[in-house]
Amino acid sequence: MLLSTRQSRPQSENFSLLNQERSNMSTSGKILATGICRTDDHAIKGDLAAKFPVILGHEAAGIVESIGEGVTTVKPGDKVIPLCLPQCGQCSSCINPNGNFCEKADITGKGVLSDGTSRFTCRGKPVYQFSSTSTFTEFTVVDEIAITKIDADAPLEKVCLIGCGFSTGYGAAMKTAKVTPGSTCVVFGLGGVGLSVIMGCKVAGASRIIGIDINKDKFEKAKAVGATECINPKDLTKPISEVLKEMTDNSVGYTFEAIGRPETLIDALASCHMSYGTSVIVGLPPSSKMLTYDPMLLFTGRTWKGCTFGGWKSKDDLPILVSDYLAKKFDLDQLITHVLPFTKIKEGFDLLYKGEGIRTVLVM
Ligand code: COD
Ligand code: ZN
Repeated sequence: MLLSTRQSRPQSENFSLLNQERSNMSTSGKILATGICRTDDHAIKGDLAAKFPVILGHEAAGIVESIGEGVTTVKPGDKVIPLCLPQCGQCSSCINPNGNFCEKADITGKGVLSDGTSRFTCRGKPVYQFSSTSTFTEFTVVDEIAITKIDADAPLEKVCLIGCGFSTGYGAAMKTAKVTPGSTCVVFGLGGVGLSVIMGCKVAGASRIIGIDINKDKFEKAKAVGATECINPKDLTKPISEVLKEMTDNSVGYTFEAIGRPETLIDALASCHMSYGTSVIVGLPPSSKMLTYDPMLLFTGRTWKGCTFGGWKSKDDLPILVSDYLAKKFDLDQLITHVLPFTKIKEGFDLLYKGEGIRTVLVM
């Protein structure tokens, strides 16, 4: 099967999709909405492995334009979400009910699809793909394992957040931590991902949800999505773990780090109950950073859990999350503070840098 060669394709002057002989098991799609995530900026800054020149963007929704030979799970016209964490269905992670970190994920930032090619060029030279996707573009090409069909009624300008930030945070609470009703949760970092953790804690029935951020402007929104209290560590004279222990009568069951800093990862670990507490790592510090921590923090019984993409098996679980959104189980609108035309992408990044708003969604 060929990538579409329709004349109507709005190709930019400098980028073109490569042609058909490399298109097996891949899907070409039109991106209609894409969110700007902090991880895109991590790649720009060199804090996350990516091969340059690159088309960034990994949180999106669109419509399939054409499919490669052997593709069976999507067809032209389907509404879809590209998967920055693929699900091949065959690797050791995919076949285990508890694993979701597919071995086909582009963790080292090779910037190519599974056949070793990128599908973009600029003036005849390759431009690399990002996180198995690349969504800051009118059209992209992804492997079949990196796309999932969603409900035809889904509003793409909302459910694009299910492609990364929302699912990452919500799943950390619902699937990875499995927050229990009546529990006390603490969320470090109140960006789009941290707010989604709060939403997950709330849906799971937590009775107390404490948000932590150095930007107090984030507190209002955090409370709107379910935080019962918020704290700015800059206002404290004692370590945050001690303050939380006192505030909660030593009952913090779950903590989540949604910032991606070594110091706050340790703070979050130290802040959950010393014997039955669970701390979930959602943020990822720059690849050059190592952690140093007191093993006594774990010796007493705490559980420290990693979490990628909320623990969801992407291809299977994202359509269910979209249906849950349509059933009003959670509200994505609260996370979207800015909607801009795709051409204003730089303005969107400026909003991220200024810490203004939560998520900017770019629409084509
Ligand atoms: N203490 C408290 N809050 C802080 C601190 C601090 N020391 N430093 C920053 N913050 C707050 C900021 O004010 C901000 O409100 C929040 O932390 C972070 O929010 P955003 O909007 O910058 O980031 P998100 O929510 O879009 O993303 C957070 C991640 C943790 C996902 C991201 O930064 C990250 O670590 N990415 C790498 C991991 C990854 O790839 N995840 C999955 C795919 S995105
Ligand atoms: Zn992301």
